[in-house]
Amino acid sequence: MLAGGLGGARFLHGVRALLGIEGGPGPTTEEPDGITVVGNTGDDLWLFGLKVCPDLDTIMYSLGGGLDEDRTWGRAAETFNAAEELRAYGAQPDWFGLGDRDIGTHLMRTQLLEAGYPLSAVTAALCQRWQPGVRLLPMTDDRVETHVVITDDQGRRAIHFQEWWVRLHAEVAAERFVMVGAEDATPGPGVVEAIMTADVVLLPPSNPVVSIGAIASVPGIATALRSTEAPVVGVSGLVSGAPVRGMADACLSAIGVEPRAGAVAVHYGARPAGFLDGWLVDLADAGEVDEVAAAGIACRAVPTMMTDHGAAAALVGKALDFAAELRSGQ
Ligand code: FO1
Repeated sequence: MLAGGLGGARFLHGVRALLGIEGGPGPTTEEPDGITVVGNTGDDLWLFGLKVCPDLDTIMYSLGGGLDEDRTWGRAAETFNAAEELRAYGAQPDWFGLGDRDIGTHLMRTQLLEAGYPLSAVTAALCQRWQPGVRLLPMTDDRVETHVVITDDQGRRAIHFQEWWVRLHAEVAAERFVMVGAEDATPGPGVVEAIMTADVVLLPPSNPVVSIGAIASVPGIATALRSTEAPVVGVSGLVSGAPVRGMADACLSAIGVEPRAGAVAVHYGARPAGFLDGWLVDLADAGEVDEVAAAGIACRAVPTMMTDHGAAAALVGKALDFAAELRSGQ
């Protein structure tokens, strides 16, 4: 799977539930149950000297049982004393909430990075504690950060994705997304191999632009997606013209794609020119199946709302059945 944050995490709970390993520590990260997640690092930022990896942490915490499921980011049972101290000093930025427990993760990550370990090794080390039951691979060990071009009273400028997402709530129109550093980045260790040797590649309902799009911006990853012998099946994160969570609509409009399930599939494209062999849309969007099929992508309408692990497991099961049919049909 290529995954961003919350949508990917919820879908992964479905994978684990389907495999009957939900809830337990599950297999160790060395020998996971064959589940490899290529995680988005475009959301990453350096803050007060700490390296923060929001999408990797959301997957790691959620599958490890440490995510604050209500806040949907950061750690459960969190406190914000350090953040309050920073605010008392007038430290900037003050709009990105760093929790005390979460800071422990960033201190550990930063210490290991500064000791010379690549992000992939650091992520594996952090996952030793959390035992997410999947192999979590950063899309790259190189620095890639999504920045957003906006125009406001300070003129046209690029700001970090997190400032646009958290401080501005994506309310200022994004003119363009720039994955800074992507052109010089190489796929992380194991990433291309995982895609090329997979039985199936799943694109969960993550943000098509700043999550799946950021991962695909790393040279070599899109090529692997297009050429793997595994069937590639994606799931729409938009239902009835709106994102189920998050602000993918604000991202899609920046690249001229309508916030519709069918439009996202057409944007991803049919393999080998594009990424998809199959696309699942919600029952509410059954009327868009023909548009997707006309783009050369097999399409099915199924229940896609992951209201609990059981619903997520059912959705994953549908995606895997669909992939099996596509593989046998190929
Ligand atoms: N999202 C917010 O809306 N407000 C925050 O203050 C915030 C802090 C934060 C800290 C650590 C972390 O891993 C994630 C955090 N997020 C916050 C969520 C983050 O913006 C998203 O997880 C992704 O980057 C977008 O999918």
